Amino acid sequence: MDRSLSCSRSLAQLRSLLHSRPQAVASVAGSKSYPGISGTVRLYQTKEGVIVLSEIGGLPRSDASCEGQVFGFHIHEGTDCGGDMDDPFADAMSHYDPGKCGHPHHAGDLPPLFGNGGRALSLCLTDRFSVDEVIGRAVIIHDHPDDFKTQPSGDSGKKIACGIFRRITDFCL
Ligand SMILES: [Cu+2]
Ligand SMILES: [Zn+2]
Repeated sequence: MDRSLSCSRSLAQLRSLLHSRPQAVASVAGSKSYPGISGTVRLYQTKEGVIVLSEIGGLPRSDASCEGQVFGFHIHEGTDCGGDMDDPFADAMSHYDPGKCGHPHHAGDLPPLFGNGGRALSLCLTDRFSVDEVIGRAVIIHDHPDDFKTQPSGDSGKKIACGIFRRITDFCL
């Protein structure tokens, strides 16, 4: 098949998918120390996997050159954004990992978010879980980059924002 033809077709499919309704959305909010963080993470189920579209604002920013902010980003196994003084989102627990894999092969491991003056936009495809599996689970943003090596969670530091995936139904429209 002509490669350029197949690429343009998949781009058209992606465009129409992003105009359609996602199957689930998490509204993300920052902890008490990061009250300005807010945004959404949308999940679209496709035959090839789940498309994860994240739009987050109010992230910590650095104006120094060569210090652009990078934030670890994962789906965790917990179903609540509660916590305590030490860890405001402790109830989100560890990375979602039904296959008992190591980091960064946990099902819930995602590419980190790149901050741009406090705003991040990310689109990725992952076949490590279905939308149904993560309904009700937490998505977490961390204050450090993920090193994709350190166990069990990539040394990505504190949890600074959290959201819970909710199913989008016709009722919500
Ligand atoms: Cu995490
Ligand atoms: Zn992980």
